[in-house]
Amino acid sequence: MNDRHAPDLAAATSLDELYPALAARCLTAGWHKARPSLWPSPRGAFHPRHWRYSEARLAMDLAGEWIGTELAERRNLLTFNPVGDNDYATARTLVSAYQMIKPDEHARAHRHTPNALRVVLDAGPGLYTVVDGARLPMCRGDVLLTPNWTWHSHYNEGPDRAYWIDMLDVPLVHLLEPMFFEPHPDEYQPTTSTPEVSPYRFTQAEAEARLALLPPRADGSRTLVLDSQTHMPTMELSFSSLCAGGALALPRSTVNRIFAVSEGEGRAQIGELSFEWARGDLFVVPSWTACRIEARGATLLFQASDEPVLRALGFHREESAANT
Ligand code: GTQ
Ligand code: FE2
Repeated sequence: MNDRHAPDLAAATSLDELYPALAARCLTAGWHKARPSLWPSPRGAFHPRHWRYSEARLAMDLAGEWIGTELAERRNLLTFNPVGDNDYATARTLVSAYQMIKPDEHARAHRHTPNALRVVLDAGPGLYTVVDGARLPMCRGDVLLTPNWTWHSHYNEGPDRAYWIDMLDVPLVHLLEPMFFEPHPDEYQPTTSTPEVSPYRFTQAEAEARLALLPPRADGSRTLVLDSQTHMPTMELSFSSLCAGGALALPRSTVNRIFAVSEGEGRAQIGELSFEWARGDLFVVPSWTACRIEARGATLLFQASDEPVLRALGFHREESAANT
């Protein structure tokens, strides 16, 4: 063996002397690594967590006095999960944020590979978004899609401040690395159509009408999966309705979920965390965490999950109810 280029390696007389020579070459012994690479079941790195709309709204109203949309790409408040040094992702693959825009403001046009959607919390007339030239109204309860690489900009031409929730698959894009982002060259994108209906807009009224036609689960809840996956294949979007005193219980699964409360109030238990929730609140149900959401009044929950990703890759698993 030619050891002229590796005298330190060749000189090792024991494993303890070998390890530093390996480390200098970015080699590590699989039998001697600092952390395990395999474990029996998902470890729950991300935590269950709940964020209150009332607090986010107060903070955005204050920030609105000091930060304008000409300074911020978006006036948003990210709901980060306090795991390690993470200050961005809400769940492993998803991020959510609150966003506010004042009267006569606009959020300039850009596009990016991450898929995004909005859930409108409070809006007066004159709030709209433009997606690839199509002008779409943003009304309370609406869900609006801005898929991968579509130009999007938001406008408030009404008298009221507007508040909504953003959900994006940016953390998944961070993991896989296909990130591209581009500001629009002209700041405003031209409006080329004002469609009556759009595959990118789902209204609360239509969701409620369709939910009412579905059979309830044993716990009384109903779930409507939105027809969004041809546009945004990384996420499943759904609305669930709960009656007063009803509940939605989900077993442990490998799916990561973010819930936004469209209507109602109640309490929830997600893993070890239990809390009271109200309209506009956000909460995250991370991988391999069971949850039970109880409604005090009639409730509508919006959910975004990464279930299509787990299913497509063969990683979808769910605990049967008998094991929970
Ligand atoms: O409205 O385009 O909260 O691009 C984060 C990234 C909102 C948006 C966010 C975004 C947007
Ligand atoms: Fe965006």
